Amino acid sequence: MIDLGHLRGHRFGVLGLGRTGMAAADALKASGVSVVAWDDGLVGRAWAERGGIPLRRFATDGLGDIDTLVLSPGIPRAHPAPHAVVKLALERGVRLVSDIDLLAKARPDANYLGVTGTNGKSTTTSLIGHVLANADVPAEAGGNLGQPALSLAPLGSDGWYVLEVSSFQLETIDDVAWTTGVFLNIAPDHLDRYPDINAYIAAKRRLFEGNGSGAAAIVGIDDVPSRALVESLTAAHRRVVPISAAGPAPGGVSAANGTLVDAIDGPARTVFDLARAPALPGQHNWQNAAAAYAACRLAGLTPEDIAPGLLSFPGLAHRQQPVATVAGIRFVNDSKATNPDAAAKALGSYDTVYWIAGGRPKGGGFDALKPFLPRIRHAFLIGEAAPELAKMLEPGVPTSQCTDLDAAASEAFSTALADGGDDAVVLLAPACTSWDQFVNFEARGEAFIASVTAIAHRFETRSLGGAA
Ligand code: UMA
Repeated sequence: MIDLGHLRGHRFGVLGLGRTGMAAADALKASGVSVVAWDDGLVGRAWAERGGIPLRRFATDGLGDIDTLVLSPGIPRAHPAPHAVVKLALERGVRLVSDIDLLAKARPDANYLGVTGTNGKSTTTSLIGHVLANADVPAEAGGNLGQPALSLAPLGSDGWYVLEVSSFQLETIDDVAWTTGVFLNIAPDHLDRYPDINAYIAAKRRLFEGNGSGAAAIVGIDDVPSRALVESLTAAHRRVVPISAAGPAPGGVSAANGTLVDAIDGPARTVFDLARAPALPGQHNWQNAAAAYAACRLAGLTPEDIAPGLLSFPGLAHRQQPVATVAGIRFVNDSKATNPDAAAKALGSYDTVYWIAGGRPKGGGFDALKPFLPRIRHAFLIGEAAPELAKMLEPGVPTSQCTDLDAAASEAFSTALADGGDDAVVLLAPACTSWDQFVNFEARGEAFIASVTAIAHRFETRSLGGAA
C-alpha cells in the first residue's frame, strides 16, 4: 500500500468503492488523511461501513469541506452524462483526481511506464513487469490490469511502476510525468462512454500530453489512428519508437512473422524468435511482445537481459487461456475479449470454432467480426447482445440463444461432439462486457472454467459408466 501521509490536512472524498475506490480509501485512511466516501451501490457502501470509512451521500448532502475527489474510472466525467457528483465537484472547484495521480505524487522518484491502446494492454503491462522483475529491476505492474495503483508496493528511483491505463483513467490523470508511454493500437471500443471514436482516441492520446509530454513514445504503426499519433509526435520532435507486428518498423521494433527485430539504435538485428515464447502466440501477441521489448530496452535492458523474461512469461488468465480438452474438444477462455476487435483476434486463432458470445454491447456494432464468420461452426449467444449478434451472423452461421453461460458451454460441447469434434475449439470470446450477467470479466471467465470442469466431470463419469 502507498503511504499518502503528505496529504494530511487535505479533505478527500472518494466516489465509487470498487477496486480503485477501496484501495484509495484504505490508503488515505491508513495514512491519517481525512476521507469520506460514497458508492451508488450497496456492496461498496457495506464495505465502507465494515472498514470504518465514513459515508456521505454527496449528491444530496453536498460535498461538505472536501477539497479533492478521487474519481473511480467507471464513473463518467462527461459522456453520456456527467455523474451528478462530478457536476457538483466541478461547480464547487473541487479537484478531481485519479488514484494514479496520487501514486505519482507520493512516489515522485520512481519511473512511470504507462501502457494504453485498445487491445493487448494487460498482456503488455504484465509482460513488461515480468521481464523487468526477471532482470532484477524493481517493478510493480498494475492499474487497469486489476491491481489498483494505491495498493502497489512503494518504489524508489531505481523502480518502475508499469501501469495499464485505460481511456477512462487517462481522462482524469494529470500529474504523471511518464518516463515511457506505450500506445499499442486503436479499434472501436467504449462507444457507450464516448460520443465518437475521435473522443475515445483523444482520451488515450492524453498519455503523451501535459506532464506526459516528456515521455518516450512507443507506438504501434499497424492501424491508421496510431500512425497519425506517430506523425504528430514526430512533428513535435518527440522521441518515438515505432512498433509493428505486420511489417518493418524503421528505428523501432518489428515482430512480423513472429521474429523480433530491433532497430532502435542501430542497424536492424534479429533478437528473438517468438515461437519460443509459449504464452505469446498469434500476431496480436507479437505486437505486445514488440512493445514490451522496446519498453524494456528503453528502461536500460539489453536483448540478452530481456530474452529469459519473454521465455518464462506465464501469460494471463482470461486471455485465450486454455481451460481443458474433453473428448478432443478444446475449451478456451478469452473472457477479456470485451470488444469485437479482441474477439476477432481470438476467432482468427482457430479454424473450427464453437463460439460463445454476447453480454452487454459497447456500441459501434459487430462488423469487425464478419471476416471471421467462416471459422464459426455454430454460435451460442447469451446476454443483452444476443439478438444483435444473431442478426449479424445470419444466414451463414447457425445460432442458438442460450439462457446463460453455463447452458451455452454445455450446448457448445454437445454440438461440437455431435459434429465429430475434429480440431474443434469451444471459444468464449464474448465481444461484449460481462456487466449484464457478472460483476466483471474475471467472474465470467471463472464461471466458464467452472462449467467446463463440470462438463469434463460429466463426460468422464458417463464414459466410465459406459465402459463398465
Ligand atoms: N459506481 C457508482 N456510481 C456510478 C458508477 C459506478 O457509485 O455511477 C460504483 C459501483 O457501484 C462500483 C464502483 O463504482 O462499486 C466501480 O468503480 P469502477 O467502475 O471504476 O471499477 P473499479 O472496480 O474501481 O475498477 C476500475 C476499472 N474498471 C473500469 O474502468 C470500469 C478496472 O478495469 C481496473 O482493473 C480497476 O479500476 C483498477 O485500476 C476493468 C475494466 O473493465 C478491468 N476496464 C475497462 C476495460 O478494460 O475495458 C476500461
